Amino acid sequence: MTARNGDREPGPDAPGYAGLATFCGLPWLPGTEALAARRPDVAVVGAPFDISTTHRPGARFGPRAMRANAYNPGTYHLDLGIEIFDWLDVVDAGDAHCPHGLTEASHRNIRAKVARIAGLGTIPLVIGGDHSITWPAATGVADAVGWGELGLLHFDAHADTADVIDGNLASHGTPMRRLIESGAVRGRNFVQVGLRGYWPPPDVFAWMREQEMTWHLMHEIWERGSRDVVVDAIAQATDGCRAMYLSVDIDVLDPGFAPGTGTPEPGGMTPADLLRAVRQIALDTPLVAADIVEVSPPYDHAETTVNSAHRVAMEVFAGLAYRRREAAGGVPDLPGSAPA
Ligand SMILES: [Mn+2]
Repeated sequence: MTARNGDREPGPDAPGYAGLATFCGLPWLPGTEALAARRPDVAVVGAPFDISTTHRPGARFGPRAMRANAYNPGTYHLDLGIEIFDWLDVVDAGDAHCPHGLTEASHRNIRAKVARIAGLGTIPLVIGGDHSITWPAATGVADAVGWGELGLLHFDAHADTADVIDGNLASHGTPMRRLIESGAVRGRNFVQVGLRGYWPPPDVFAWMREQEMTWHLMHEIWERGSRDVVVDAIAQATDGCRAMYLSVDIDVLDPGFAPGTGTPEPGGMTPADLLRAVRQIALDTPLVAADIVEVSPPYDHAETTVNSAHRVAMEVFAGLAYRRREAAGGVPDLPGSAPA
């Protein structure tokens, strides 16, 4: 909105290039007490940590880039016909402190901040950071909702289920292994979408099968189409499970759409398919947390990666907002329609 004195008030409908760079121009609320007093529906949390990458670094700059360089596209979701922030209170809760070179301290701080937010009944939306941050972030959510209660929907080119890489248990290629073997997340409600390429080897898939994990290769999406695969993934992840965590590695997108990432793998999803998948998950699963990781701005071109990552968050917000309106008896405005 425009104030009477001509100053532009901050907010998600203000231009993103002006003023302080909070996520979507949303209120900046980093303090625990302020969050506890407000109890927003969703709190965005930055996890600027990237020393666990096996290849290109730079994801530590992801949170700031998603706040500062994605353009604010407006606040009205055309397909769902909803003014998103009329139905959903979202704040930017700042970053977990990630001291350079200190994996354990960084992960401990991420877990603690995410657990505090989830413990309020607020949905943490974590912006990374390399994918190692999903280990502490999902563990923090499990701390709040109960260990072993959490299912996980995971979009990625890579399974990230290696036991150890170059001696590193906290590599960005190992977090999903840690989450299952610790008991924080259920293997049988752990579903992966978009895997492709040349890693990991079959012994890792054998371990995944032992954990009752489910995977949908990119080849299956190519054969069946994204829509049907996502319907199956949601059914498998939610079967008998009352709390869902969504983890989106931006490298699930084809590097032509998302070059700004640490381990780009050709042959990936399109943004059109990924954004609809994320919307469907926000609409149809008991979502209690999400993360968007592996955005490495130094390798980005034309901010395509940053904008796609930002829109993943917008689809989470829109799906959650739609459910709230639906529960209140509201219906889509033009040009929206009820999702199938
Ligand atoms: Mn990953």
